[in-house]
Formats: sequence, C-alpha cells, structure tokens
Amino acid sequence: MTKFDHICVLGLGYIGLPTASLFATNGFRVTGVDVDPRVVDTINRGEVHIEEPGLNTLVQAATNSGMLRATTEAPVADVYIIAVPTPILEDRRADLSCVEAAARAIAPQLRPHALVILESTSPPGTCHGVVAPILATSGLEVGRQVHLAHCPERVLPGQILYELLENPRVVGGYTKRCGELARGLYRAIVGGAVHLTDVTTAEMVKVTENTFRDVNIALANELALVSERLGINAWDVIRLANLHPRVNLLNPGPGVGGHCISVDPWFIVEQAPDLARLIATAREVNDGMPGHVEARVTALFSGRKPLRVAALGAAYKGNVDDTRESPALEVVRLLAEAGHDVRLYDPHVTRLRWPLVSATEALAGADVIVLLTAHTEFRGLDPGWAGAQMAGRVLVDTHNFLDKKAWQAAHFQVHTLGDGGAALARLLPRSA
Ligand code: SAJ
Repeated sequence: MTKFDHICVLGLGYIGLPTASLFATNGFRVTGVDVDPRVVDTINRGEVHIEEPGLNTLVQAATNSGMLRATTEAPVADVYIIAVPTPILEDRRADLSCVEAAARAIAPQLRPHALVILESTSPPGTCHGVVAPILATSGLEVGRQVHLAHCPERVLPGQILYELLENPRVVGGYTKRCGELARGLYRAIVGGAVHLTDVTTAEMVKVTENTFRDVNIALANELALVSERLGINAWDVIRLANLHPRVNLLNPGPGVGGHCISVDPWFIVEQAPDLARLIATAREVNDGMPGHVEARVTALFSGRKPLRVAALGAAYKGNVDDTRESPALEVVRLLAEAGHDVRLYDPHVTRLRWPLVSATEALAGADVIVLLTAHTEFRGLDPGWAGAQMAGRVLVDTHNFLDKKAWQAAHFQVHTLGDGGAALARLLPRSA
C-alpha cells in the first residue's frame, strides 16, 4: 500500500474541517486550504468558525500537535481531499464552480502517484466529466499516474464527529486501484466498513440516500394533505401504518430544508429529467408545503388581514442554528407577502436577514402562533402565559410537536398540519 504522509483538504467547512482534524490527530500531516483568509486565521489560532459539538476540542488538538496548518494556497501533497460546497443554481442545476476551482488549484501541484478524492456531494458523472479533465491539464494521466476517487460524506449536522468515525463509507474509484488506495486511507480514521465501487456509482449512492428521504417525506406530506381533506389525522394514519413490519413512513411538516435533502434530488433530475419524474414530483410536493401552511393560516381567519402572526422557528430543523433552504423562512415570507404582520422568534438563530424578536415580542398582541421548527425550547413555552400575551388563542402546529391537550386546556384552538379534524370525535359517542 502506498504511504501517504501529507494530506491537503480543500474547503474547511462542516465536512472539511472535521475531516482534516481527524487525519491530523491520527498522525497525518495535514494542510487545510480555504479561500477565506479569516477562516484560515481562526483555525491557525486553534479556534473554529462553525458550531458543531466537539469540533473545538478536536481542532485545538490538531493545531496544538502541529499536524494541522491552514492556508489559502494548495501545496504539493500526497493526497487532496475536496470538500467544498456544491449548491444549486436558479435553474436547479448543480453549481460546480467551487469543485472546478479546487481541481484547478490542485492541477499544477500534482505529482505522479498523487490521490485526489472528491467528498463534495455531486451529480453522478462529475468525477468523469468535470474533475478528471481538469486534473488532466497537469499532463499526468488520470487513473494511471494520478488517482481519483469519490468518497461522499454522509454525516448528520449536530453529530458530525461521531458519524465521521462510525458511519460506513462508500468509496468509488476511477479505476479499481484508485478505489483501493482511497479505501486504505479512510480506514485510518473510519471505524465503520468502507465499501468499494466505481466512481459514478458512489456519486449516485450519495444522492440516492437523500432522495430516498425526500421522496418518503413527500409521501408523508401528500398523505397530510389528503387526510386534511378527508377529515382524518395523517399522524394517526402514519403511526398505525408504520406498525406494519415493512412500512417506515417519515413525518409530514412545513417542507424540507437544509443544504442536502432539498438539493440533492435535483442532481439526479438534471442527469435524466425525462426519467426522474417521481423524484422531481416529490421535490415539488415538498416545496409546496410552505404555501399550504400559509393558505391554512389565512383560511382559519376567513381571509382576515392583516393577522398578527407569532412565528416560532427559523431554522430548517429542530435544535440547529442553520437556516439554509429553511421552509420555516419560506412560510414567514409567504405570510408576509399575503399581507400579514409576522414576528419571528428562534432561540437558536442569531443572524438573519429577516428581523428576529424575543418570544415575548413575538407573542405580544398576536392572533395566532405558527410553530415552524421543532426546537426543544418551544415545548417549554407555558400555554397560559403565551395566551395572556396574545390577542387571540389560536395555535397552528406544523410539526405536531407541542402538547395539544395542554394548549387546549389553556383555551387554545389547536390546528395540526395533517390533521383534518375530529374524525374520531365524530365516531365516538359525545361522552367518550
Ligand atoms: N424532515 C421532515 N420529515 C421527516 C424528517 C425530516 O419534514 O420525517 C425535514 C426536516 O425538518 C428538514 C429536512 O427534512 O427540513 C432535512 O432534515 P434531515 O434531518 O432529514 O436531514 P439533514 O439535511 O440535516 O441531513 C441529511 C442526512 N441524510 C440522510 O439522513 C439520508 C445526512 O446523513 C447527510 O449527510 C446530509 O443530509 C448531507 O450532507 O447530505
């Protein structure tokens, strides 16, 4: 097995920084490269610029040991790991400009036997169609003189360090040898199994994982819409259907956010739009949910405007501060666009283009609370106190997250997304 001493990680964000630090604390000499000099300075001080449990300690250990250094220029190294963002463009095609820039930065530094690994989630075909041609400008033959592999990250924000160590990994090689070299490297830090395949399959595996989740959530959301029309409760439907040993439906909600699940399915669609029809429809169902929430809130008050709305939650999911592609923000935007006066509170988010207020300010004089993110803190809200601040007592819970009985006991009218009304009450005798 070729010995790799010096690893260069390009992109020091949520994935690149923990990966670079893990290699450094496992005895590799690591150079972290980022285009932002402030990020580089922060890391060289042993500090971090992103919020992730345990990362601070790990980066400190890596920089203190002298094995991790950050810089803005890619040096000559044995291994290059590309961990840069791959966002989505207006036309829903992947924006590969950061991947291209990273590959261009590496090409002049490549020496024979170097290994280049793309970790960024990318449309199937990216290594062959985009990365390999750029690396070939070095004059070295990709697959023979320079090795190329794809090893997608699969970690969940909030538990990145644990999942980096424990999750199984898929490694796709440009050639079999490329894959074997990359697998050997990851085995130095990964406790889980490392599975080998070809490079395009590995790219497809990663986007398939997130697409599976997106399609499943879209089904749950569609069941929520249908259940509302039928006057039944989709949460009961899903709970009871999931008792079947081979059914595992996810939860409906105000939409799907974050920079992965709401984006990656489009990477498949862009490769075969005529074939990937289910995937595209699932995306559209999920993207339609914020509009449904707005319409339901407006309809509850028979179109009265403006309503004073206390919006709880801006983050794309509970207990994180990340607002990328957040459906909560889309609901807020649509409610405001519909003419309502929206006051937004989120205990985790501090910086946002939309003005944030305190819980008290959000609730003061509000006609309705719309719960948009399942932050644990919201369960601590006292319904009696909340009601006392408000003008009306209406709660719309888009995550079926709050204790319905407790809010009803405080004289709130509670509307849960996916719950079409009291079907059970209609069936049971009044005294039940
Ligand atoms: N959501 C629902 N209903 C559910 C579950 C989630 O509406 O039942 C919504 C959430 O509220 C959120 C969105 O989906 O808006 C995505 O949240 P998530 O927790 O499902 O996933 P992410 O985006 O935080 O992380 C995912 C993970 N992928 C999978 O679980 C297959 C993670 O492992 C990936 O590494 C990450 O995407 C990524 O970087 O691709």
